[in-house]
Amino acid sequence: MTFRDAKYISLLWVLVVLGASESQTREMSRNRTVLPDHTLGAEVLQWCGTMHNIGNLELLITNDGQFSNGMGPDCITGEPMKPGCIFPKGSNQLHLLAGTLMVGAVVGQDTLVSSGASELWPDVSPFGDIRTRSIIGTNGGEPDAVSEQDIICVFADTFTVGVSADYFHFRPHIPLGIEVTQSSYAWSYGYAEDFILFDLSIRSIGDEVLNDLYVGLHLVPYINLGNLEADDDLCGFLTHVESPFGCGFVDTIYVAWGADNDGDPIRGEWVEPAVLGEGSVRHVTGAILLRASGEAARPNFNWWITHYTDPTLDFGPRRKGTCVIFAPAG
Ligand SMILES: [Ca+2]
Ligand SMILES: [Ca+2]
Repeated sequence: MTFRDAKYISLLWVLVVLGASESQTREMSRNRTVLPDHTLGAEVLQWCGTMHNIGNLELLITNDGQFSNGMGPDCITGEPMKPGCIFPKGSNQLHLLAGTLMVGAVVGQDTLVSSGASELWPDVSPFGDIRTRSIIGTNGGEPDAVSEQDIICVFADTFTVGVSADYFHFRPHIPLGIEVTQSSYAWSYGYAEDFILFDLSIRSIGDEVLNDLYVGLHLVPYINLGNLEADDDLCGFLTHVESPFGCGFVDTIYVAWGADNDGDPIRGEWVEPAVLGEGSVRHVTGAILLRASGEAARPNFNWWITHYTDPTLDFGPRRKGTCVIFAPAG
């Protein structure tokens, strides 16, 4: 698809403990100018994070295009942030090392990708501040609130000074010229406490036409009790399930899931919650695209392994005949 200035792409997806809703794309107030270049640095850009923790799924949100990964005090509450995507709330069962947004497009003769955690950054305060809202309170809570715990972040890929060079080509970061407004929603209700909705609005703010634009979500399963036992985790993509309504109906779900290989039984028994640091982690988490604007709704799934000590165990999607054997890492 082609993505021009002043045109939006909106995506609605859900992070869920496997056990759609429709939402309006909402924009932050835009009484600011997005400059083409900013200086990176903790004292300049308003990087911070806060927690979704009103439901049974605890998830750290940071305003750099990623989630589940970060350190430091919560910029809203001042409490220590808890990475790892924890379920159930209050347990030590971790499910995710990091989730990262990636946006790629063809610009002229070049193919560019901007990735969260390294190339997507918030603006200076107060423009880059995380905002929170809630429907809890008198008269339905705060205006425009959608859930009991709304978290709104705005970040862009237009910052270049101080951004690391491309790890593969070693060239400086080349922005697509995009700004992302990410609104995530959580509830404590029994029927809605096991998922978090993400509503993304991606806006072209540069001069270039972006062709063949794709939006990716890089999820790293990390399913353990904080004891680093993550080498055994599995992931997959489930396209269809048998409908609970019977009659041979089939539901299309397109869920990317992650789980421990065996649930970590202890001496043949399930131990939940953990006792003396030993316990099982049987829950399965997943991400589902619920809606995409325009012609964008064509989900795709890939998985790969980076084995940090034995590169012969690396795996990634590739075509037969174009396989590349990289030299072992030094
Ligand atoms: Ca594991
Ligand atoms: Ca296991």
